[in-house]
Amino acid sequence: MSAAVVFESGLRSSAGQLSRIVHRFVGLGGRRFSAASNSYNNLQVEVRGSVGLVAIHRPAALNALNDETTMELADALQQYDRDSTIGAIVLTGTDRAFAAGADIKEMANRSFVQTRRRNAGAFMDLFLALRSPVIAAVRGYALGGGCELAMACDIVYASEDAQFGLPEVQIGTIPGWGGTQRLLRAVGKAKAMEMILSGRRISAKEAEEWGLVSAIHANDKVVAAALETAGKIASLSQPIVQMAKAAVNAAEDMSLRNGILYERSLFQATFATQDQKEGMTAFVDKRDPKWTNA
Ligand code: CO8
Repeated sequence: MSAAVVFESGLRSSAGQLSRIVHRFVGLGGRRFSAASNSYNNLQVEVRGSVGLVAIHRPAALNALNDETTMELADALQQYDRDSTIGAIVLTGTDRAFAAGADIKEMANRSFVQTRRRNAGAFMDLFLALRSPVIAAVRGYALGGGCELAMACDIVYASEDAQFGLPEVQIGTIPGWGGTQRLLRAVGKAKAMEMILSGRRISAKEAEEWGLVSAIHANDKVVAAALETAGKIASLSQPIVQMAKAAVNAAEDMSLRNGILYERSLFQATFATQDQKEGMTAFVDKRDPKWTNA
């Protein structure tokens, strides 16, 4: 099987998986949404050039992620991921909060069986299947599920007043959207244990020093900075960027040897694209490349 075929079959299975995940969530609420018509109750979405901007907007509850919000998020992210005119996505919240976690009031009285049957944690599987790069622009609180949501994104920018934490133990539960796994990978065992076992929140500065966020910006500039980076990424070849993202993400699941072999297959697969020919020819000709996403 050629490298290009390996990559393409990977893309197809990701797309199928994503579609099934989102179908399940959208089906839960029995509602249909339209990113284009901005028909969400708890999100504000818009397209800026080649970038999809998704803002969680439930400020009265500090953007707590109730079922409706996660369904809407799944739908909006999937729609932008499928849109061939969108090359990157920015995910943000409101001024005071990216998201203060899953909605405690909604889940407080659910039984074990109800919680298990709903399996709301599967929402986060969506991020394993998204091909477009997603940049989180975090202002204010990113706690519990909000912190987990940010960590599921590919790049995290934080405002100066951002706070990150996994305080679930303080309300009698533990992280359920991948926090124990992703925080460990982001900051190492000692720091992850301290945060998860005590519920301690960390500042944007600590988060940057620990490698959880890639840059800090002023509160009123962080979304613009994320949009700028997303715009640069979206101006490149989509299949090439997606292959780069897939190669980096593979490192989380693969041995070094298998990861290197996977990267090599994807590298070789880029030579099956017109954009690789265009990019290298443009370099040799000393001109800007014209990407066709082909
Ligand atoms: N859920 C529901 N409502 C919330 C949440 C939340 N996570 N966070 C804040 N709110 C609501 C408050 O209840 C309040 O509403 P109201 O005015 O109606 O009482 C409003 O938002 C404003 O909040 P505060 O008055 O508390 O504002 P403060 O500035 O005093 O405090 C804090 C801000 C520190 C962010 C505080 O609100 C807080 O501690 N929030 C909870 C943080 C938390 O524990 N998050 C983890 C939740 S559990 C989780 O995320 C698990 C994820 C995995 C789930 C997978 C399956 C679903």
